[in-house]
Amino acid sequence: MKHPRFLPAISVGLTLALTTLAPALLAQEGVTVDASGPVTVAVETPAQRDTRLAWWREAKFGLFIHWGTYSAYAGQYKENKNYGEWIMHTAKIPVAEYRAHAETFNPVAYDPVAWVRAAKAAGMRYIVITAKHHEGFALYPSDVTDWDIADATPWKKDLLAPLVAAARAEGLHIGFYYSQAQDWVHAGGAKARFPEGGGWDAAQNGDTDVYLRTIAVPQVRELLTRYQPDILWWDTPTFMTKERSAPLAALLALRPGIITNNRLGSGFAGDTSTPEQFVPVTGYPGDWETCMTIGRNWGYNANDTQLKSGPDLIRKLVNISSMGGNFLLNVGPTAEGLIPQGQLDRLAEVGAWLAKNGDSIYGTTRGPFQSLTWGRATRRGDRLYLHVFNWPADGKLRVPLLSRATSATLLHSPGVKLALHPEPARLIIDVPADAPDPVSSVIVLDLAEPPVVPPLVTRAASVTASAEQPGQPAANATDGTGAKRWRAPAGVKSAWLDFNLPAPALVQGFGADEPDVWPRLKQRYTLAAEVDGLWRELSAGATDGHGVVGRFAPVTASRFRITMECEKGEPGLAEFQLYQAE
Ligand code: H79
Repeated sequence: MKHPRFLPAISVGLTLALTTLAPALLAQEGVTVDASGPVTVAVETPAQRDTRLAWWREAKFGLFIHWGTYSAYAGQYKENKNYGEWIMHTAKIPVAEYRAHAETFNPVAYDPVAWVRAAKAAGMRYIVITAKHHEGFALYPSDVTDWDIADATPWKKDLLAPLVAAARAEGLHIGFYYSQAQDWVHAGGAKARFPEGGGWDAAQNGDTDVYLRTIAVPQVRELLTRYQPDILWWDTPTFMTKERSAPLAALLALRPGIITNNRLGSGFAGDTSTPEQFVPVTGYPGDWETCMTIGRNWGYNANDTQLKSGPDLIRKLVNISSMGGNFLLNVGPTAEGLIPQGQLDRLAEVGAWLAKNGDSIYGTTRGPFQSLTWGRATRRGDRLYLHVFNWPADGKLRVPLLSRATSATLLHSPGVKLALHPEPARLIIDVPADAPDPVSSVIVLDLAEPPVVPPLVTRAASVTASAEQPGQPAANATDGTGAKRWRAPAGVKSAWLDFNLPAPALVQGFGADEPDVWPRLKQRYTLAAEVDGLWRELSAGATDGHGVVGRFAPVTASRFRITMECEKGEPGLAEFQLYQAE
């Protein structure tokens, strides 16, 4: 009998689940194990995890690149010009036709060094590129398919190796997006919203398990062994049961230190949560990363020219950093290999701000405040970086803070001390008349002790719901994190949450996180306070499925109610907070 083999003591953030894997699952993946007993995988300690994630936490800002044969459609199929990387699925293009179109993917202008330098000049510290998106096409020569750069395009040469080399030469980390389940070309790959095993073209019919065994698993092994990526960014766990995810998770042992996201499949948490196309209103506990497009689409679309502004992107980076997250900002290069100029311009704008203000972003952690009317704050130990978006007209910055401050300076004028006026539950800082930066002016505030801020009134509130599902109680909405949600039972279309505060409070705003679910909930909300025995409406409107932050005229009350109405699905909230005046 062979001795049991132990996988190396690396952890991929998935090891707790791995410890209970059946040996057969791993054996199937070529990991030699003794078939007679359970496989043991050493569980990573918190300190080991901190070490593994240290570079990623320091980095804060990364470049996402969506590139594939969809780029060659430039967003257009027949009359419709609104497509992105989902073009094959949304337009239901037949497999043979889609494959033939790859002949037009010929990146003759590809300059990976220029891409990496653009990322670096933007202040980005890592890159994640689509090694294979849902179209199933591999940007590198894969041994297990002819649906790849080598066999299906005129270019024929590996696109990943030169980018990996360029990134490493410039000191950036590099990772791969890999669509492990969805694959619209290979038979048996998942097709979202179609039953397992089928799609819109008979050529797609096939067995999901055979697909995973013959395409996904060997391709992930190719990617890990050939390029040693720093990140594996799984996407969409369609039909991914625990049993199906396990062999892919086990492969990560091939790349000690790798960081993965939470999208592999059921039972595998990964390292990072992944809000897509939004910034969660109150952030998430643990490591998280908002991924976002500059325009509308991830993949290149020639008509997608309404871009987020540079200032908007800078403030998003600040906002994300203030809640302890990372920002993975996307570009969609053309089939020729060019990043559209508008996207390059936005990267340069963010880079110009970061070049001056990087100290307030890189390596910082979540700021202590729940909400600030004038901006955001990041933290480095007992130092706070106050990011002022709305410069105070009266020259006084009001900081809701209980800790003792020792000094405040503008980030760019460290020699000039700003006068501090401590009050019982806040600190007032005298600031110059004019904002030093039109987008976000940074004040460095040093404290004599770790920051403590006045507690949120909603954390101390007792909360009740008009209806709730078992396991998704009202209290989840005030647990201080957006990670768990309150949810009404199936069939309920309108429901409310009542908040009873221990004492009346002067409140002037609120934040409501919606749960990160597909499809997005898109609810209507009405917030009211009980004043003199009557309900007074404070704020009402529609959410976009990503939560809402609102302000209203200050009101003193001890009872508040938010009513949610939801057309698709049941009303729900991940977090609800009331904000007092500063
Ligand atoms: O790669 C990007 C997306 O293509 C991918 N994740 C990011 C990083 C993604 N895969 N699935 N989803 C996102 C969720 C599904 C979104 C959809 Fe749609 C809504 C599919 C159909 C409607 C967006 C809008 C895509 C096509 C139309």
